Amino acid sequence: INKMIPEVVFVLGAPGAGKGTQCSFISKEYDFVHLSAGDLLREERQRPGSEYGEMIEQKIRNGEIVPVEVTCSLLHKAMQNSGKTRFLIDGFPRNKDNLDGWNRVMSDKTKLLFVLFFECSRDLCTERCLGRGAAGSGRSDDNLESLQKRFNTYLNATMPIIEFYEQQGLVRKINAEVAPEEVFKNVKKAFESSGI
Ligand code: UP5
Ligand code: MG
Repeated sequence: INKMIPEVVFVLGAPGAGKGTQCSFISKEYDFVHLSAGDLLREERQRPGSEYGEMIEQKIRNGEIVPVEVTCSLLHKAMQNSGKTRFLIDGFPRNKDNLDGWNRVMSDKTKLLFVLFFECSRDLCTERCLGRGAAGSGRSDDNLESLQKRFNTYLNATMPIIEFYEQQGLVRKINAEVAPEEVFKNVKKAFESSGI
């Protein structure tokens, strides 16, 4: 009986804002499982026999968003397989299709605690992603052409989702333009002020 309903924190912000970096800090300090939607999609793209591999690669390279059925089912499976009940969902939901799909399938199975929003300028984000590409990330979207597309998608499709949650008082906005350890100090404050 009384099985705890899974709790989620959505982690959003521009490409390269530092979502993954901060999620890895958070999961070390708090009992949250880090699930990056992008990482799950990149894994599915590599999985032998996946029917979605080519579609995912094309979307990622073009900075477009994969249909929610694919992403949501990867997230749902990862949540179930973890055996845990608290999750950082990194890089999702990114557009209206994602939001609606999550609400259809997952919103009554989970409790959304809040949305962490990492704020960082386009120039700084671009510099970080290009730096990561030059250092050998192997990511097919760490190039200027893909980054321009990723940013357009972020501005046109993801910002409205952040604004939607903002109107519900769920957004915890964090300055992501300082060193990772400084960013994390403010992340901790956001968790603590939410009683975690
Ligand atoms: N770095 C990090 N923090 C720093 C700091 N404070 N100061 C200086 N440097 C810092 O960091 C990026 C780089 O910056 C790293 O080199 C890091 O060391 C440095 P990272 O923590 O990786 O930032 P993050 O925000 O996670 O950047 P990422 O590139 O992963 O963001 P995206 O949102 O673009 O990537 P994601 O993997 O989420 O999505 C990729 C694509 O997958 C999308 O474009 C889309 O095509 C697809 N996708 C979907 O279709 N649906 C989804 O739901 C999710 C993804
Ligand atoms: Mg990431």
